[in-house]
Amino acid sequence: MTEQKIAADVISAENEKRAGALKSDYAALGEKLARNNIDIDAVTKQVAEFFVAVPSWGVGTGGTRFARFPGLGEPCNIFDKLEDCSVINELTRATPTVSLHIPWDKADPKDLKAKGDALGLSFDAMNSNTFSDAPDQTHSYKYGSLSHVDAATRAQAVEHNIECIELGNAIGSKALTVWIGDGSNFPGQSNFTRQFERYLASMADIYKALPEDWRLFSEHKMYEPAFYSTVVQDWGTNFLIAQTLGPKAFCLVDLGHHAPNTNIEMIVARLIQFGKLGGFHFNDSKYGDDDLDAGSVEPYRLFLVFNELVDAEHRGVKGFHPAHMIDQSHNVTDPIESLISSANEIRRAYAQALLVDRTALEGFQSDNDALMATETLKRAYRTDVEAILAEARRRAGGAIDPVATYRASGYRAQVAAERPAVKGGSGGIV
Ligand SMILES: [Mn+2]
Repeated sequence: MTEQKIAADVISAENEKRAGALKSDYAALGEKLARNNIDIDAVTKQVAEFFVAVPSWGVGTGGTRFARFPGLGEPCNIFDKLEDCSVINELTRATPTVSLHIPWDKADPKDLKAKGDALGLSFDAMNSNTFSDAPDQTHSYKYGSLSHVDAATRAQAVEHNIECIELGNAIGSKALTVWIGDGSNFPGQSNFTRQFERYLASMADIYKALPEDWRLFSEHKMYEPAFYSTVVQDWGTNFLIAQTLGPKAFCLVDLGHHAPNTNIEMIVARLIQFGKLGGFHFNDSKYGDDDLDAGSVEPYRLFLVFNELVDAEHRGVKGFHPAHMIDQSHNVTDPIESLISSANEIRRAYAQALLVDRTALEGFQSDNDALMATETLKRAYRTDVEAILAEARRRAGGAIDPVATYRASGYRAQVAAERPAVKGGSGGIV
């Protein structure tokens, strides 16, 4: 029996209030879609089978370089974090997996597995941390980790990644995500070529330690914490890494890790075409790696990314199964509410992309009818799919209105009374 953090009767009482309205909204949308030969139930089924992983580091309140303002009832350890992640899944039925960050979430694998099993959660990609120093480590990462000039420091960083694989393997994870802060702050500080050679050699050592059925994701980011040059700065470098390492190596696209106005959906298409799209860190941004809630600033861009994913599904691209993960930092909201809302926005973009008339689009593209081609995308994007999202949640035992139900449950007040206040808290921007 799965342990529920939100009582089933709270969900059913809240759903009861909204069931009538949902029924008529769903019927009306079904009728509208049927006119375009779209079966609403088929779309709802696809949406219900679409899942996204929650980051363990996202359930605590984040911070900026300037300050962190703690929230109430923040999780004190990984087991509290898993309970908060469970709340998100119980209400959305969209997030049955959690991505862990080591050493922040380090614990006995038996205990992690038992807690996950009790809550009905499993584990997505493991994340290593060689961008900060752990209290007990011998060599510092101040001047880099996997690409450090010192061999012993590189070996320590490789060893940490292998430890993440071993822990992940014991709890059922199947992937390791590597993001490093290595780079330089001054022209001349590092030799670009030598530094990248050292990085590739370290990654090759990590790659060798991967179990047969695992994938290795490398995550690029243009800048920060290094401000003049970054070792894995863009998707081109990332592609070279994945290609050099081998068939189990893939690129991870964090939506916030590009220059403003970069055509991310085209990067996604390129990586799909050459078989190297590993997965995503979903979030949104206005200026840089802002880690804002998915779909909160540029929902159309999120849709365009999903348009590429659905196009690949539609074309039956072989071996196409990107990992969907959220990577956000919540400074001014209740992190549980932000993650609920983000999971919904990600599913919304997916549902809208499923509505694109791909045969018509292909025809307009062949006819060079730019206006009707773009209108075909817009028509799908403009469709209010809220009833599909709500019905998918309801059918899976989730909440018709997950944020309202979460507020009605009193969960935050309850954990605020139980958990001691957290002053510093773990990081949150990766
Ligand atoms: Mn990320």
